Amino acid sequence: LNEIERPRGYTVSYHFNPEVEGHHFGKLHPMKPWRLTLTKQLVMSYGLHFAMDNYVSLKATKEDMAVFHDRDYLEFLSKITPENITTYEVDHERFNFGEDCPVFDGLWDYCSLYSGATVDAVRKLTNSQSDIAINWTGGLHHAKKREASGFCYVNDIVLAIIELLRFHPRVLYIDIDVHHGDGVEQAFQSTNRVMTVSFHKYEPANFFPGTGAADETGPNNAGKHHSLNVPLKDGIDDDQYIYLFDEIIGRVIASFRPAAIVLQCGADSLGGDRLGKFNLNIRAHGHCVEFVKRQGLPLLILGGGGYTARNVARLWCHETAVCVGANLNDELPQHIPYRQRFEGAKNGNGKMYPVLDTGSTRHENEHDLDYLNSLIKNVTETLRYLEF
Ligand code: VJV
Ligand code: CA
Ligand code: ZN
Repeated sequence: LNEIERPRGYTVSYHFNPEVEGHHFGKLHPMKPWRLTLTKQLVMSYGLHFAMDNYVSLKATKEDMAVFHDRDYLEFLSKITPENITTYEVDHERFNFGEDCPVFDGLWDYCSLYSGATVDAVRKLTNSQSDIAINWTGGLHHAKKREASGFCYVNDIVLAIIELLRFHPRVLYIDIDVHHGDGVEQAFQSTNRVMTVSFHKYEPANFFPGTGAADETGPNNAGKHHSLNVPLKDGIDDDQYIYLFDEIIGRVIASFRPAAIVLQCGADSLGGDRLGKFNLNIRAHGHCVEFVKRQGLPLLILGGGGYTARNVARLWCHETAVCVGANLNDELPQHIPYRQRFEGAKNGNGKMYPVLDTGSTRHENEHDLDYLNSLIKNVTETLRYLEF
């Protein structure tokens, strides 16, 4: 087809550097960069790479990261190794390194790689070469200006939003990871040009990071009413989540009128996740991507959490398909590298679950319609302050 006959679809770009997969947080640490290889393999087994522009992303530089992070934090991050760690005990503590955020071999490389993919992705959006840019290796929403937190060292999302703000008056950030997107919320708490919305499990004493209550809507300055939080309990199901997401995000977009959207797609909100407590299936999670895509705004799609690797790969492969507008065959392709790694998910007949089914509803559902409606009402009331 020539230019004129070709139906105007979305240009999707996929940003990945296979060097990330060689990095390990430690044998027993829940964060496994290897899940990213599994994702890429599945994407290619379905042939989705033929429908996208594929880029081997460059590493981010210290300069790229310094638009948000403190210099002395970046100096430490770039020089610390498992060998010299005892020399820097004070900084190690001060910058919040430890069990959640260990120092491992190649840490700086790892941070440069996932941040670099986000920086490349956002540049494709700002120069209009892509409508949707995807980086499943990014989305590390807990990192602070001068502090590592919750498996995150460099906040690639903040770097992306800062870049988008050079071209767009207002940017909407949506976070469907099971954890609160505290680092992004905090970074933009004093501006009315970024609205952050996080859906997460909220149980202050028992679930990380403990912030993100419904009444946490921003400090008393320009950023007031520009942080929205949707605190959830255990076991939320597909229909409830879709209802909440559409009602809330629909209202947010109508009131805030963003010019670009960043969507953090943490896969730990799926049922069967090692750390998460929800019962979502891939369909509902992917629905969020579809809903946001339909807004027709420049869209940056990022990964995040996700601790049951086979489900992470299924989810992010499906969401890649949603972005390019393809439907996946229900059966996983016969010839996928690591096919046996998907075989943990079998139903009662010893058959593998279809690609969109994680096969898990293990948490008791603690939500009722009154609770969901109270969350929507809360958001609606906050958004009324934006009308002028
Ligand atoms: O709950 C916490 C903090 C503690 C102190 C540190 N210990 C290890 C755990 C409890 C209070 N941290 C959370 C951090 C979750 C980060 C989520 C990141 C994202 O998905 O939002 C975005 C990428 C937490 N939950 C579970 C663990 N940490 C955990 C850490 C380990 C571990 C087992 C569980 C670290 C090392 C090892 N096992 C060997
Ligand atoms: Ca979240
Ligand atoms: Zn998470």
